[in-house]
Amino acid sequence: MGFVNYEAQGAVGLVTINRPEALNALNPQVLADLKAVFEGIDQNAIRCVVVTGAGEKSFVAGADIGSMSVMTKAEGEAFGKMGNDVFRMIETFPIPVIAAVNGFALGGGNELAMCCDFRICSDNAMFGQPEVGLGITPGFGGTQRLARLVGPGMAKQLVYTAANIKADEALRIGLVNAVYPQAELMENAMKLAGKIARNAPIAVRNCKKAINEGLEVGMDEAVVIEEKLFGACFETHDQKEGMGCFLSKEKPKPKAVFTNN
Ligand code: CO8
Repeated sequence: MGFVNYEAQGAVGLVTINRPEALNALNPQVLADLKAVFEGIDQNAIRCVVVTGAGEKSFVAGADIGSMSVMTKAEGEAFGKMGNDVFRMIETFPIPVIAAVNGFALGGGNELAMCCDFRICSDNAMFGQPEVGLGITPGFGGTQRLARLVGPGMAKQLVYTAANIKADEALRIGLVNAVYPQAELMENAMKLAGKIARNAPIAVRNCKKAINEGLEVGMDEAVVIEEKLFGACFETHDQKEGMGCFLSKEKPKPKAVFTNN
């Protein structure tokens, strides 16, 4: 649909930001399309999502500078909220989302990658938060998620200098989990997503929720979140099947439907 394509490949959903003429820059319409695509994903059938950008050159080269150049204060704040709302929806999406960063991930592009569960990239990828060079702050979560991912010192250096970093440096600081030759990125992203999709889906969802929600609170509260989500796995088809098959030495078949767990 519009600026964002969606395709289901078995239990993996592939979301492609498709505005290559502007290096997939995010204007309000792209954000609206991205939201609509995520809202439309069949969460009973899909167990992992991969997000990437169309073309050879760019994941997302940021928020659309043309659109932003004429915004008032109120419009700027509303645009920031729109991006934050969509990215928070992706971050809290019940099933895992992998960013397959296939080129520039600048400003809003790096922020989109950072709201995903984790990032892998191609060897031509480039990351950065160039906002202060444009007279604004990162506004789609960059001042928050970058510090949480790579630590405040490195995040502040990247944000204050507006310097771009290459794939190998992104790997070194822990912004991405792996770097692949450009031609092999998507194959590896789909393989990784397929591996996640083959695991017990309720357990995978509960792991995502436990890690995300646990990181937002102190350890005493965090372990209680874990206990509840651990307990919630018992008596599910997946737990019975997974443990039963271990004991009988068969291969488990995780269930696809979530209405009756
Ligand atoms: N916005 C709009 N158009 C863009 C953007 C962008 N972010 N990036 C690239 N484009 C367009 C170019 O204008 C160009 O269009 P045209 O062909 O019509 O001139 C086309 O894409 C191709 O780009 P280039 O010719 O520049 O390609 P190069 O290979 O020479 O350069 C770069 C690639 C280095 C990525 C370069 O395009 C660039 O520096 N782009 C801008 C990167 C940037 O600064 N991104 C951050 C934007 S700010 C942001 O994301 C803030 C997020 C939070 C917002 C909160 C709102 C309140």
